[in-house]
Amino acid sequence: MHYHRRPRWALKENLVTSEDVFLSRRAVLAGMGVSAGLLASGQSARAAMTPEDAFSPTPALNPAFADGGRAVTEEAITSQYNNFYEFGSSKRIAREAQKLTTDDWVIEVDGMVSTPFSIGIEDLIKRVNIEERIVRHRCVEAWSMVVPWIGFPMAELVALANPTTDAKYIRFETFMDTDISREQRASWYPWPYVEGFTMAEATNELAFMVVGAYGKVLHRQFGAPLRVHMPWKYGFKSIKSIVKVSFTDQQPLGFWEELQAKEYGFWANVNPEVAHPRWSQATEQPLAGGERIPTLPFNGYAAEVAHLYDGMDAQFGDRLYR
Ligand SMILES: Nc1nc2c(c(=O)[nH]1)N[C@H]1C(S)=C(S)[C@@H](COP(=O)(O)O)O[C@H]1N2
Ligand SMILES: [Mo]
Repeated sequence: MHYHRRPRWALKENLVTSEDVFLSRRAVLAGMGVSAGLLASGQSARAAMTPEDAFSPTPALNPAFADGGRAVTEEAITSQYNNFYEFGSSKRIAREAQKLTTDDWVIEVDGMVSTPFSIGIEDLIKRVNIEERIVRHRCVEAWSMVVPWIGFPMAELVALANPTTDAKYIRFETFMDTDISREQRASWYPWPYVEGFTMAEATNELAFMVVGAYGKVLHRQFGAPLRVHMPWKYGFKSIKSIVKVSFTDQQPLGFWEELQAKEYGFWANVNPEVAHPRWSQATEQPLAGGERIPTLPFNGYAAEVAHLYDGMDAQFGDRLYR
């Protein structure tokens, strides 16, 4: 076990608000870090899919998303401060998340598609256009980061799945395995983690499927081997470690919405003017440290996505923004 000094950037957990209200389990791991060196366990023989190995071939940086607006947040910070409740409700889950094995990872595609199918993660990666994007991430708890993700447009996943015209939503499901995730033995959570989006959101250019970060195959704690990233929505929408993609005409009920619908809704678009019931969303704390900064509408991506919600305020009001 390696211990290191609490780095300057390590937010005390009580400085950020918490999504987890029901249990209020406060981390007992304060000050106890995990060093990257001891994380690698059970390395896969297939180098290409071993988390944290260099991504090969090196993906091109998409010029449309080459600038996160502020400096990329160091990997040493973002890879050690995670939300991944399958591995615990503290931010220090990186070591526990190494239990995740991504060997022979298969994603099931079903629901309103012409032909349901399963596809291995390595095959999936071969069938899409892999690129790098540097984008902002804003957690509903009011911390934020800038990450260079590697992945492919969600629109390409939709095209591959070939949904029928009846499909109105895409629904994602995280793995369910109580051997890997001790937390999934806890019946008070509505496991497995689920999230979903409208087809218009899923096919927007900003909607991204992530398979890598920082030039490497995706770290387990980031949600290996396949996660979502929706830069204009609160972070809980960006579901990790996906095993199932379904197309449906029913609005998916997310994990957090099922737990606490008043606080975490389906839309969850970032909006500094709509407070969370328990805290303001006007500003955010960059994980990189420094002063709090203003939060921007749609997390600064209004030009790309605001049109998706034209005319919907009358029907949904503040529900579009929490
Ligand atoms: N399956 C799953 N996906 C998840 C979560 C989770 O607990 N389980 N947490 C969400 C939340 S609240 C955030 S802010 C982001 C955090 O991503 P990161 O740990 O890679 O920064 O993942 C999201 N996806
Ligand atoms: Mo979050």
